[in-house]
Amino acid sequence: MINKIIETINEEQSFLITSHVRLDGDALGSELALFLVLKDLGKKVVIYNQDETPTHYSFLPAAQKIVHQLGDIKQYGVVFVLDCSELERVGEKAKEIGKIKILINIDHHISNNGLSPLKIWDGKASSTGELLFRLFRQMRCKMTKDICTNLYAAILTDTGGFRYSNTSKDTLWAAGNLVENGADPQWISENIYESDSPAKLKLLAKALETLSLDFKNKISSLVVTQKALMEAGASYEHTEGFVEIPRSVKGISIAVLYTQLANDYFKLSLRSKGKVNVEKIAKKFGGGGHANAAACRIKGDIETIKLKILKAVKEMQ
Ligand SMILES: [Mn+2]
Repeated sequence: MINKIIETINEEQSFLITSHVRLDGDALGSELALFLVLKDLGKKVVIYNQDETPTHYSFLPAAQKIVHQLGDIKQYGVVFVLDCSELERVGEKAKEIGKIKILINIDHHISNNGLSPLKIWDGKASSTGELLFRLFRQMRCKMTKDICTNLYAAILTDTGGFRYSNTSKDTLWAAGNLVENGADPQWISENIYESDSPAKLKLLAKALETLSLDFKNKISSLVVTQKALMEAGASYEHTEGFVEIPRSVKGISIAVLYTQLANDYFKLSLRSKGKVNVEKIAKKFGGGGHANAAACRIKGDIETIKLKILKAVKEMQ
């Protein structure tokens, strides 16, 4: 499969790269690394994302090249759909993008049901960035500092700073290799994790007041309401990483961040420690993700939703 993909890269001339809405470090770092590799090969390449690049990722090399207007899809021979388990995740243009002649999916979500027959998929890989690292090595690409910086950022963010259970020997080996070729861990971490706005911290202060522990202190959660967002002058993008706070409570198995999207509508970010599989919970409510990190959306008021989650956790015991 990987050889067929390399063949396609060699034969085709015009590529589109895209990823999911609500961009994260893995989506962006992967897109930009692939963009730079294809550019080095002399190809015509465009990165299209529905959403704007979050400010703390704008330092990534080539990030300013990303466009948010799709344009005429007839110009593309191939589309790479990165870090997506379903085509719909790319947003409103999913159908149109699906019409491009050759679709290559590179992904590591366990919920992937076969978005495209042409794929690199490994549910055990830490990140799409790690999968691209493998691809680039097989292609014998020249690993420039900019390519390494993007791939390192992708792997760093999807492993929660090399702390999640998806951090394997291969992950760390890849990261080491990227550092050897120019990625600067301190500079990358500072840009991603130590560049918060006061609005984000004000929102965090409000969210912290909602910290609650349920199910014999095994589930900890935070709630971000629309009221809190408004009062802090913050936006949804500022909630990134908040789920790490309930996750850091000693002895818990599951952490949940409830973000209010509309009056009776919440987004749930789920994290687990150890062997607890939160992907199973997310799936119950139409979501997906990984064993230790998953997400879903549920309609209803917060109390009812919390009870639903409690029930789902009890059923898993
Ligand atoms: Mn990912």
